[in-house]
Amino acid sequence: IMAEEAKKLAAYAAVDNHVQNNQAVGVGSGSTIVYAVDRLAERVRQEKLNIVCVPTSFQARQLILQHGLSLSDLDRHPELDVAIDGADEVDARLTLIKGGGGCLTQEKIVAGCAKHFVVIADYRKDSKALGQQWKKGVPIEVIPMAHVPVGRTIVRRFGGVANLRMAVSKAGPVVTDNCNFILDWKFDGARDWTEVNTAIKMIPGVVETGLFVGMADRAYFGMEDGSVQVRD
Ligand code: DER
Repeated sequence: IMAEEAKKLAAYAAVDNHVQNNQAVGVGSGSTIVYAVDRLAERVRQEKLNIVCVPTSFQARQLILQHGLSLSDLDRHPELDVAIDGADEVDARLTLIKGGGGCLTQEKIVAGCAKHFVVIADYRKDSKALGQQWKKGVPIEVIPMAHVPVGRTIVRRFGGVANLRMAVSKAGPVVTDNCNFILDWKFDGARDWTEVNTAIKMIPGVVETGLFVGMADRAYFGMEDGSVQVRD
């Protein structure tokens, strides 16, 4: 089956297995989550569920509003029952690369506020080790005035290259929902991702990394044969 169908299978499985009545749900960003919001809205209507949704981006906020779902925030719901989100790559230990869509910072905040963080992905994201499938590097959100020294420090300490993400539909760099820039750090070889994530976060000017280490509880993969695989 096509990747889009696989995304839908994963999204529906996650929503059907993890969303119950009277819950606060963190809604991720990207293209896979669109199927999850479709299914969530369908279930809310059919089952008259009392659900509030907390977005992880302007995109997620639009999805929630467009589907007539109840929009909330972390002020009202600082602890979420479940957060559902996509990923760019998932390794064997459920370490994620996220941020392909530039929404990593609010995604990580929301995932961190959830009792359960569930990832939904098509088979292309299923990897043995980070970097084997996803070739665009680890997204790192940085304060604009610091992007050059931050990039130099990362390359000096960890190798590879760090590229400022340029916008396509706007002149100049991508500006995130938090008014920051994104560096895409292309690394080579395996790393201790806990160590790398911590070290990069400590560099002055780094807001957040797209390395989600020890955060995901489960991943649902839509497979090419139409099956759904679960990784805990
Ligand atoms: O940007 C993000 O972090 C998205 O969640 C990304 O990791 C997954 O986007 P996709 O569902 O469009 O592949």
